[in-house]
Amino acid sequence: VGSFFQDQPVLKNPFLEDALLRGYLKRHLPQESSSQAILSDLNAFGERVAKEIDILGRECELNPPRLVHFDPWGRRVDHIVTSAAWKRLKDLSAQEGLVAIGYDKSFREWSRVYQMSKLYIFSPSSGLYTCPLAMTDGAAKVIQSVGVSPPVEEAFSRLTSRQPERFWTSGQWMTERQGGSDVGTGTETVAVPQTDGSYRLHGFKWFTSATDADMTLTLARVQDRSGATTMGSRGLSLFYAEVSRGEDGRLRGIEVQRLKDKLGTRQMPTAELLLDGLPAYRLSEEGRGVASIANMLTITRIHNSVSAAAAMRRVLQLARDYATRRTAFGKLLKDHPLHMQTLARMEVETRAAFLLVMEVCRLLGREESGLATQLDVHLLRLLTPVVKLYTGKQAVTVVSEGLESFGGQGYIEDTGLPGILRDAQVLSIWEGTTNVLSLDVLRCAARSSGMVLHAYFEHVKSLLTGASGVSSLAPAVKAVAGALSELEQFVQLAASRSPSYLELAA
Ligand code: MFK
Ligand code: FAD
Repeated sequence: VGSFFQDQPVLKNPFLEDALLRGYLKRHLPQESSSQAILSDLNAFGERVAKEIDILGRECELNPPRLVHFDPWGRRVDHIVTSAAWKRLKDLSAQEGLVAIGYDKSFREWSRVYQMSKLYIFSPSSGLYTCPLAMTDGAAKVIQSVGVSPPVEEAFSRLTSRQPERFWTSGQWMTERQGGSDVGTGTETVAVPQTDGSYRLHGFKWFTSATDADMTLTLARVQDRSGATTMGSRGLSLFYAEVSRGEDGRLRGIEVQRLKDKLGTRQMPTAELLLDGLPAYRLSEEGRGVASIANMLTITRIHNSVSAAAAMRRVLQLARDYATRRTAFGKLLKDHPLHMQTLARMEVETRAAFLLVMEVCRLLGREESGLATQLDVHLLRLLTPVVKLYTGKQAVTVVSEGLESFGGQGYIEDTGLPGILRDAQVLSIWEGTTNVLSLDVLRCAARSSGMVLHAYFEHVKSLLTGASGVSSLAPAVKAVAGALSELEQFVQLAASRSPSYLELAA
């Protein structure tokens, strides 16, 4: 069988390995003791990711969830059985504050940058536990925006808890068979009012991820006394429901139809759910469901972008390590200029993605701590769909290139590498497909009376002003600034006419 065995790529502390992340934090975080605490926590967590968490994530892939419909005596139980590693990742996520940090006021405007840096280190090793965490964070944000008061006060404190025994995760049940992008038309679920002010939901949710969650936010149409509902987006309201079991052991008001058989994200359950009288509370005004769940979309789309940048970074870290271990044509891969050019191109893509993601996290932190200017707020609205759609696509390309850099081994299942590509493929689909998000960009630009576009052009100009300090760049900067002003006038004119003009201009 020969005597040669290739050394495998080794995962090292992803915080210490990532000079860009460390450089970014040192440049942006204020010079104070809380920043030192952030850096030491990220360092310690990076160590934990490499030594303990990565194995748990792998375990989730190897032991995917399964659905047990009936107990041995024929009773319907709808039990989603998850691996011990998946459960451990829930506890660990609470302990590490992976949601809580985002709501921890002691880090002021930097809470989000800190939280997302931690998730960025965690994501590729997390066994997709980042998915329930994203939705949990989104649910906490929605509750905060509608008011942390009963019946959701307790839920908010659990979603943002660091105590494993108290920590809850949330689902986000939006998609139905008729429409995931167009929930306004596609939602058939109805909410039947009860005498105590609560509701019972009846309908069918076609995709529900991390379905072992403790609660969910979902959309439904309120029935009036005659049983009629309002169609379209304006007929949707936002509901809060707990996932619980009755004394008979059955889920209250829910039947799990089946688990999806998916290309990737196999570590976590994604189910089809029949809602058959699920007890729920309305959180939004009637008809304001989509607008109210939008805060959740903002948060989950940012999480998605963090995971996309993290997948690119992970495959690159492993590819770089491998290039120091694998020899071809008499020298290590790292000494082949063409191979290094390929890795360098991946590096450029990854850096660009990381910096855009972090800029959005920084803006989110400023908005939540009341420091954002009007321009910051508009920029955050614009960049959230942009960063999600851009990094989602980029992750597939970069990770695919990354697999090739291991040669045939990149295609071999038990190296763990193919799973990174499978999981990257979903990033452009869920939480809004690329084209749906492109339309969201155009809609928010068209509806803001030019303000969103103005914020974008001002931001680019301020970046250019920074660059104009480099004297050799000054003439180029001047020319680009002039062209930008002309472009802004053109795009603003298009936006003032109609979104379809804007589409043309884009
Ligand atoms: C690893 C990390 C992973 C993350 C976890 C992933 C788990 C998987 C979870 C899912 O996939 S959950 C399902 C996600 N589904 C989507 O993302 C739906 C995609 N479709 C859209 O986003 C559509 O654009 C949308 C459903 C929002 C269109 O609905 P409408 O009703 O036609 O929207 P419209 O009329 O433009 O907006 C209605 C209101 O919402 C408006 O407010 P006003 O009434 O006050 O004017 C909009 O401004 C507001 N709105 C819509 N999108 C918004 C928004 N506000 C802020 N941000 C947005 N993005
Ligand atoms: P469609 O809306 O039918 O889209 C089909 C195609 O048409 C896409 O290419 C889309 O870009 C395009 N399209 C649609 N509208 C337009 C338009 N106006 N202009 C141009 N092109 C358009 N959903 C949840 O609610 N909760 C979950 O937990 C959840 N988990 C998921 C987990 C996985 C693994 C996957 C794959 C999906 C999950 N989803 C979940 C569903 C996901 O959010 C939807 O699949 C997604 O939003 C797309 O909706 P759709 O499947 O109905 O596609």
